[in-house]
Amino acid sequence: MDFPTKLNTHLARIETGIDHLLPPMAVAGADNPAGLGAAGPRRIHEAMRYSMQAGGKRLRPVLVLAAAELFGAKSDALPAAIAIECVHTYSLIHDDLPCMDNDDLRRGRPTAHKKFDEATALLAGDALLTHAFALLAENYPPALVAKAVGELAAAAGSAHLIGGQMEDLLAEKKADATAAELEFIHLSKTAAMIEASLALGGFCGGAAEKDLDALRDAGRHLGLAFQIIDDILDATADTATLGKTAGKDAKTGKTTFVKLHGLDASRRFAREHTDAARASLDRLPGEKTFLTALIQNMALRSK
Ligand code: GRG
Repeated sequence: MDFPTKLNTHLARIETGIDHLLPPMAVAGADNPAGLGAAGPRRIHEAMRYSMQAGGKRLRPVLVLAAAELFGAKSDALPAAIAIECVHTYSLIHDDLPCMDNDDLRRGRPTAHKKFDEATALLAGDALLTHAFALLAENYPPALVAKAVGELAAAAGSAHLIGGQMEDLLAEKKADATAAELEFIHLSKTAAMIEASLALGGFCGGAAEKDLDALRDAGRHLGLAFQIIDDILDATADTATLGKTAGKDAKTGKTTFVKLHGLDASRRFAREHTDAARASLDRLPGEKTFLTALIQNMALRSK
C-alpha cells in the first residue's frame, strides 16, 4: 500500500475510533433539557467532541497505530491511539485559555472557550485527560494497562508536558532564555508525547525492550524536529494555512528556535533530527516504509 493510502486508512480508523470511544451525546428534549440519560450530561460531552472532532494532523494516534503494526499489533492499538489524542487535545484546549496563550483559533475553528465558555473548556480538557486513562484501563490486559498508564502519565505529567508548559510560560517572561532551556521545553512539551505515542504502539505490538528504546529515540528526535518546524511555520506560514494564529511567537517576543538560531540554522537542526529519527527506525525489525515516509512527510509539512 502506498503512503497516502496507508495514511488515509489510519486516519479513517482514528476518526471512527474517536466517534465510538468518546462518551456519546444524549439527545436533549422537552422532558430532558440537559440531555441527561444513558449518555450522561450533554454539554461536557459536546465540548469534548467539538475539540476532538475538529481535525488536526492526528500525528500521535497515527504513530501509535503504525508502531503497533511494526510488531504485528498483538493488542488492538486503537484505544491507545485515541487515548493519546485525548491527552494532546486537552493540552491544546488548556493552552488556548486566556490564562495561558489566549488564542481564538485552533484546528481552523474557534477555540473551545470561544465556542463554549472558559469553564466548559477547562472541564472538557479535564474530562479528556481523565477519559484517556479510562480508555487504557478498560481496553487492555492488566500488565499492558500498567505499562501504558505509566508511560502516558509520565509523558503528560509535571516532569514532561505540564513541566514543559510551566517552563515555557516562565521563559516567555524573560528576554534571554538559553538554547539549553529551550531544548528542555521542547523535549518536555512536545517530544515526550511523541515518544510516548511510539512506545504505546510498541506495547500494543509486544515490542522487546531494545526495540522500545529505538522507538523512544525515534520519537524524541521526531518530536524535536516537529517542534523546530512548528517554530519555523509560525514565523513563515499564514493563519489560514495553519488553522491557528500565525506569527504569534515574534509578536509576543517568545524565545523560539527561529529567534535563537535564525531560519537557516533552524531548518538545518530540523533536518538533523529528522535524519536521526530515521536512523533510530532503522534499528527496528519489520516493515518500516510507512513510518519512514511519515517522518519525512512531517519534515516537509506546511501546517
Ligand atoms: C496546557 C498542559 C498544557 C500543555 C500545553 C500542547 C501544548 C502544551 C501547547 C500547545 C502549543 C504548542 C506549540 C505546543 C507544542 C506541541 C505542538 C506543536 C502542538 C501542536 O500539535 P499539532 O501540530 O496539532 O500536532 P494538531 O492540531 O495537528 O493535532
